[in-house]
Amino acid sequence: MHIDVVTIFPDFFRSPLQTSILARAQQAGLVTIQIHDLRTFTEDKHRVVDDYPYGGGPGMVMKAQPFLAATETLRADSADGTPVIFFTPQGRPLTQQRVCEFSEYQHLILLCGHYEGVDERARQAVVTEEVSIGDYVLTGGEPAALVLIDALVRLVPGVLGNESSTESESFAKGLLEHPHYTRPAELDGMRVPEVLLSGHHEQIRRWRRKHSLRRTLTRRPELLRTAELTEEDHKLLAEIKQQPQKEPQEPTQASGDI
Ligand code: 4H7
Repeated sequence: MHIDVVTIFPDFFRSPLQTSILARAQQAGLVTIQIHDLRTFTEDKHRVVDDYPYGGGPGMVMKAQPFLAATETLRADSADGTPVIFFTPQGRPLTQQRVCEFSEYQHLILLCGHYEGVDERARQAVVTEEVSIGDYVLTGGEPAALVLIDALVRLVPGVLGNESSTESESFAKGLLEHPHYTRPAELDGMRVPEVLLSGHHEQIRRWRRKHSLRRTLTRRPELLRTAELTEEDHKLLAEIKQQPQKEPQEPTQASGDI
């Protein structure tokens, strides 16, 4: 997989891309990530990337020309369907499903906007997908690009040592994860649930599934509507609903009916 990022702040990406799994994936040659300075695609002496908004008003607007030049260059030896992704609060919400779809492409181009936004003609001419990473406001598209890169890279085959962990996790199955514990078995009087120390694999599996369901019911009940639930899951949910809440520290969101 090859990812091109176009930004006015290349430095923003240095440390995150040189850390942990993202660094290892690149060293292993499983993914190549190239950060491009938008200014290198300007055609004027002063390398200007922004200008005043037509119609007046506060703030600046990013010029279309550098984005047009950047995408033309970066698409030059690429397949025709290469997504050109622009991050904006107006975009389609990013989900794990959408990340999976993007991970099927050999090449992705990510464009980061700033100031009041980008000249609409750049969006019309070169952007194929507008993406939002959530309903909040950022100063620029860079954190959003990093979020997508991180979510994508971990899906590239070979990047995570344990391939099965990707699918057994949270959103892949449509449920939240069960609680995790490691040594010691007792810490300041807080015990690890006995079943996890028992070595009974079937009981452990059932405990984890039940607590995964419990967390989902408590925190994100709407996820249960679309999760693939087995007959056992429905039994476990019935048990959970009869038992008193064992996790009083959890958010007290209404656990709506599924
Ligand atoms: C492009 C267009 C993405 C980039 C507009 C980007 C949130 C997200 C930005 C803007 C982003 C997200 C201009 C929107 C200034 C906010 C006050 C950069 N914010 N801006 N406005 N949710 N900001 O994915």
